[in-house]
Amino acid sequence: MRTQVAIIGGGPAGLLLGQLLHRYGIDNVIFERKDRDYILGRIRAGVLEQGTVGLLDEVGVSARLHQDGLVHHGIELAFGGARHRIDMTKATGKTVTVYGQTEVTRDLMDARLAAGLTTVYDADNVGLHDFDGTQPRIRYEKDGKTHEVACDFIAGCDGFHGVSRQSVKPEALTVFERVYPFGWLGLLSDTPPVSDELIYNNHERGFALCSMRSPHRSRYYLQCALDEQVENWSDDKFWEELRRRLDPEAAATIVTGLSIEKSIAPLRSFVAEPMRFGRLFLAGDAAHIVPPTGAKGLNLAASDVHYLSTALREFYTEKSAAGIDDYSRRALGRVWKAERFSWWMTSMLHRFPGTDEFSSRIQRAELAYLIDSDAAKTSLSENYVGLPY
Ligand code: FAS
Ligand code: PHB
Repeated sequence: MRTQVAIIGGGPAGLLLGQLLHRYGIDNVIFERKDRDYILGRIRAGVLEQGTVGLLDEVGVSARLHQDGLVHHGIELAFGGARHRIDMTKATGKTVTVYGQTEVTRDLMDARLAAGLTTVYDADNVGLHDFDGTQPRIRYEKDGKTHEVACDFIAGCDGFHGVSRQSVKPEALTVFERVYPFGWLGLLSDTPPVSDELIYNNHERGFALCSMRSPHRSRYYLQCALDEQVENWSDDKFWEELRRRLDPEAAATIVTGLSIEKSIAPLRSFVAEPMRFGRLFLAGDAAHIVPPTGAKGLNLAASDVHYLSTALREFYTEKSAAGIDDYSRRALGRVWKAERFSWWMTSMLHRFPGTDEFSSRIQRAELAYLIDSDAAKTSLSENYVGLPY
């Protein structure tokens, strides 16, 4: 087999890159180690920046998003028993759209299929070869056979645990990491959301987030200890703890019910530099991870593949390598700003084990300043709705 761009990983980064390249007339094949249902079974992000919506519009994969997505103009911060709304649209003129990553992925998968583009699912032992030269290749196993694919470029869109970043010589890579001393226990339920907008709660028992997927499906998160096991959390225990961390109004009105999914995700900040190695480009979680507090993970994957697809279009149509040579610098510029925002939101809203009284007073002052200052609210808003590409 031969293709112009071999994409490793069929998550949102790989799928959106594939659609953008197809739109630019660039042939691409996705090699994914799992199958479609497994990928759709993962419950992850929920908030899309306006830029991400724009890219889905560009590739013609936003009809269901505009039909079912919830356009939000603000978020609420809750602390000290009160809720404080931040009107992000008033501050920035922009909005965010609540539309689950699962649905984005489903829409992209369906569009890829309809366009007759090739995705090799259940591709085992994908290996990346000769990407330091001009004729990279990948190898993979399927149905007991080993297959080889010649290509011009490899896009490593295979997430944090993927093979792409691990295929780079360690000396060629610099990583920056912060692992947080807690995780998020998430619950999905077919219950009406407790509020029309997201509520980020700072509470002495720990952080809690009230989100949603539709007017009938809610998504809640509780900060939990790193060694927590999801088996230890019955639905009743989850709802009882969530109520204890909410403001009185939310605690009194929340509608609880059966969980349809429960999982624990660790929180980390991670960046691998650079994001380009000869003919191999990293994009999305393969290159960086943010704590989900800022709702940036999926959206960074989108901006990465925007930069990468436009660079590859320039290479093929204008025979210019300027874009691909500048990809890493350009992508990392936006990545680090999102890393900063996600770290700041996480530091401001979570209870850090062993924190001293001074640090908790600083956290309270951060929150108090934020709700009293239009400049601070504007700063949060412009980062949350998404900085320019
Ligand atoms: P993904 O990890 O989504 O996709 C990578 C794909 O590559 C997967 O399908 C995988 O099967 C495949 N792959 C891996 N290794 C391979 C190999 N060797 N060969 C072939 N294929 C391979 N972000 C938010 O904004 N908000 C959230 O609430 C949020 N919650 C999250 C919860 C969890 C548990 C995790 C892990 C992430 C969460 N994120 C959240 C971040 C998440 O949404 C990512 O940013 C997003 O999935 C990034 O998409 P991709 O870069 O495509 O990576
Ligand atoms: C979600 O709905 O899953 C979600 C929303 C906002 C976040 C994180 C997760 O910051």
